[in-house]
Amino acid sequence: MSETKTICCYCGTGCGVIVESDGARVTGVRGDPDHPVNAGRLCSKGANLHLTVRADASRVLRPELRRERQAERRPAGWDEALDFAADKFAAAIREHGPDSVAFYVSGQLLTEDYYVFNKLARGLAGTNNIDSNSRLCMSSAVAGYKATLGADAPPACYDDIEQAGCIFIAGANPAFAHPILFRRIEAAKAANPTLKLIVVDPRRTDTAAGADLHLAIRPGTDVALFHAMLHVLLRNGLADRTFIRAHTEGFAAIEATVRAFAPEAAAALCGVAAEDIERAAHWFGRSGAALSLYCQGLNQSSHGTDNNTALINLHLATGMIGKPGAGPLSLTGQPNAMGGREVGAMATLLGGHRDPADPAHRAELAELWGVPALPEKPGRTAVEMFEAVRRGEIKAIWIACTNPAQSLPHQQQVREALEQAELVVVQEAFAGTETAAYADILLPAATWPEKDGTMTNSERRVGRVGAALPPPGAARADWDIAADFARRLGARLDKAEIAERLFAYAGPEQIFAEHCAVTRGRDLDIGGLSYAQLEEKGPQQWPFPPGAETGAARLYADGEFPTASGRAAFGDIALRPVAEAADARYPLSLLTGRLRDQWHGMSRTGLAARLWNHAEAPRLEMSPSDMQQRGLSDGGLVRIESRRGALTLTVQASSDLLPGQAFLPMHWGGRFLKGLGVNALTLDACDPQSRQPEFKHCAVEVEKLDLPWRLVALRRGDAGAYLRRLQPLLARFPFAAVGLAGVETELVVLRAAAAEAPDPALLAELEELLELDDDANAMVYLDSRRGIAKRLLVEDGAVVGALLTGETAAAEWLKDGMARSQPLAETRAWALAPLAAPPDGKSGRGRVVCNCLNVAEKEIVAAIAAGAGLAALQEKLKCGTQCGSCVPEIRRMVTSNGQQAAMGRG
Ligand SMILES: Nc1nc2c(c(=O)[nH]1)N[C@H]1C(S)=C(S)[C@@H](COP(=O)(O)OP(=O)(O)OC[C@H]3O[C@@H](n4cnc5c(=O)[nH]c(N)nc54)[C@H](O)[C@@H]3O)O[C@H]1N2
Ligand SMILES: Nc1nc2c(c(=O)[nH]1)N[C@H]1C(S)=C(S)[C@@H](COP(=O)(O)OP(=O)(O)OC[C@H]3O[C@@H](n4cnc5c(=O)[nH]c(N)nc54)[C@H](O)[C@@H]3O)O[C@H]1N2
Ligand code: SF4
Ligand SMILES: [Mo]
Repeated sequence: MSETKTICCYCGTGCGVIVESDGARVTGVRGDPDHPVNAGRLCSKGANLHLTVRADASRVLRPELRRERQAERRPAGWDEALDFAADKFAAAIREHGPDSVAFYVSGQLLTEDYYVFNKLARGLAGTNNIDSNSRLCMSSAVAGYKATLGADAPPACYDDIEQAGCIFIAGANPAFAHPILFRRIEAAKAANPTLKLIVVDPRRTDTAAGADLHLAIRPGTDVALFHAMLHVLLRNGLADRTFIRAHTEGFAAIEATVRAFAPEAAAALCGVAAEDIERAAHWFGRSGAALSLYCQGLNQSSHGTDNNTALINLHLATGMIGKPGAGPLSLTGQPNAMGGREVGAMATLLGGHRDPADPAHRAELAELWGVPALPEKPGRTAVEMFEAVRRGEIKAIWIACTNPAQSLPHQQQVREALEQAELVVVQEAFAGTETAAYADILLPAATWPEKDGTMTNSERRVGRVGAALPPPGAARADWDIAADFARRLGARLDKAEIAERLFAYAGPEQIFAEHCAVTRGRDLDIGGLSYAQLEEKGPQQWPFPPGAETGAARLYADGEFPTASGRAAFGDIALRPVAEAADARYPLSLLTGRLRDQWHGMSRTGLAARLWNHAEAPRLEMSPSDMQQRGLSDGGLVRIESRRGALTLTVQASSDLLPGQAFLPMHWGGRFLKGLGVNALTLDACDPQSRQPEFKHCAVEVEKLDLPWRLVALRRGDAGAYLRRLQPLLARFPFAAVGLAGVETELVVLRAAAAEAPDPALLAELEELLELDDDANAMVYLDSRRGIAKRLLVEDGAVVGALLTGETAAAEWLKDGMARSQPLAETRAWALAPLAAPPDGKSGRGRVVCNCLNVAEKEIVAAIAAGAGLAALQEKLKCGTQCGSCVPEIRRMVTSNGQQAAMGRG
């Protein structure tokens, strides 16, 4: 048995994790008690990390290659795959110039991986065409910081949560997306009852439900709200005029602009009460220390930079920056989005917070790398990059650690680009992603917990990522693959010697040292860091220059900013609408965002059945009144359509949404739901400065679908393997979704619908794929008059497989029974009878709210109805007593039940 200290590979909170392994397998994970971020805690995703570590067919285990587009990929050796890639890249560069190739990388790479890719693109291939999925995520935050504070550096830190008098959360749902930070916010509130929590979000999320004030603004109207708050601050003498005079510039213009933003005027634009805006500004201004936390609700907008700037204006006007408890702290999404920004692996950035448009900066980096010059022509940003591929301008694209055929907006065009490209290389850890389907070369990457390197979290904290296991199969570390390819490419570009020198790394430590050297003398100087010291002293915040004893918890305490004048700049922001407003044809505004227990395209979280139990299947949420208007009911099937595409899925009423809005989780791609996934609908309009796309809003219409024929297939056993077998079948039904369920026993669940019974051959194929066709052990009930068929497979006295067609009302009950290995006797009577619904009074357990202790919504609701509050629930059912991720939801269930009871009494 051994233990390895590392960092969680999910969100930018950056929790410390201890991985327990026996050398071949990970046997468990626990929070690192010594880590300054999480002090031993993990959220529901982090706590289940061990369930996602596999060395089986769920991983890409060896390189695969096809030399012709029409051919099937077949297994290849590393030499063959990388030589072929280098031939193709070199040919494109020779024939069409260096900008005919591109690299699309990821905020989930380690800093060392990122560094090598950047050097490969700019230092060797000679193109600035390197961008990262952070373009979809943090680029508006980067642009906002640079425009106002002069550098891309979050000035505050997590310890400010405990010291703030007001926490202002705008466009973020940390209860789901940064849960351990939310635990810290809950604890801070419990310790300090005067701490005010304000949440700005069109939806009533679990984060919003726990706030002292929830401003449910109309999507896209944050700037009007922030301007109105500034108006109130100025009018009431809550601005810090001394700070403004001494440390800022550009105040007069914004002061004049916000005069027009009286709370009443903004209230009409934002759709919230003027008093609430007034109250928010007073709490913020009188708090002593206001801390803003913000994320994609601000960033993923066609005016995302403006959103960021208008929020930072509030901090500059009140001097709430650079002091304990105060500051604009942009939450980073991915675990190492910050590392990518440091090494400059984005089209618009250069290493060490340099600017690729600045000739002096390019010359500095060229000298550090020992190359004659760096390319001058601006590189393409993510959306533009795929556009250029689609137009045939970029011939060869290298995609590492991101899944653009799921996560980029306007999927139809992304797919066209991937089809059109002459060469697509995909460097992936997990098998079967939407993007891998387009790969000419698929390269197996090592992933957490097999990787060794560093990552930087939201509060500028650099920490060591340690490897607990060797990579499975032929998988290799991302930096190692990139460096190997670089040497082969160099040989083909008559730069063999340069390439050998540039990429002569023996391991990640050497790369890190080089990265540190590149930051010397820059605002983020980490010249004083090394692996040895990070291991000895734990993770450190930057800047950490040579000779430093500790890093900087906060920036700008002296009021000096890294701008030309040394002053921070107010942004004079004009209002701009969302790119695609709802209209008569598409009257609903679609919001997208995260689920608590899933991560992005679910290549990792989708492997652990218990991470499905909180939200088992793709659901579109709509306001009850919009549903009523369209004659929709809970669980019914709908078609949702935008100008770009459509999806079929089930709908669910949600009182968290205002009329006119709909919500879809971002996670569902074409592997789990028929079609091109949620981003079939979204639009690719981008912020003109940050080039970040507007994922959060697009206009849609929803209509009722009549697909009365239903199918549910359930199978125990190697659920992951069955899942992979079923995925190709999704396209064959008008509606189909597949997923996992269960806790100790894992099940695969396929749900499908059609207008009428499909070709019997399709059902026979399904039976075969799920190995339900063993007649000797099957129980079959047929009612052909009503079109109902049940087929159950029995092993060792328990149902292990089921195919229900025509009538599926008992599916949830059956599924829970199968997951619990319910004795056959209870199922048999139903299975062999003309019963459509489950036997008397039985039903499924419903959604699981507490993942750790496996407590379902229905069980909690029943206990609340019997009078239990949060403490009693924790005592009796034990829900919410382990990782705490479900506590906001349970607290909310208790409150809303209390309100209902009160209404009943009234
Ligand atoms: N469970 C989980 N956690 C994650 C991730 C994950 O996939 N799963 N991904 C990580 C990553 S990469 C990221 S970037 C972060 C994202 O973290 P967050 O940004 O906190 O999460 P989202 O759900 O994308 O969006 C936040 C909220 O923005 C709101 N919103 C939409 N439009 C507007 C608007 O116009 N104004 C305002 N004020 N709010 C609006 C949405 O209703 C939503 O509740 O999460 C990270 N953490
Ligand atoms: N509609 C909508 N779309 C969105 C968003 C939204 O809010 N709404 N959010 C956007 C945001 S903020 C983000 S960050 C993106 C995320 O979008 P993606 O980057 O596409 O998300 P992931 O699914 O995390 O993709 C990472 C891929 O890398 C693989 N992988 C894991 N570890 C490793 C490794 O170590 N090496 C390699 N080579 N591969 C590895 C995983 O299996 C996975 O396929 O989605 C964006 N898309
Ligand atoms: S909050 Fe959860 S997902 Fe984020 S780093 Fe911590 S354990 Fe991982
Ligand atoms: Mo993100």
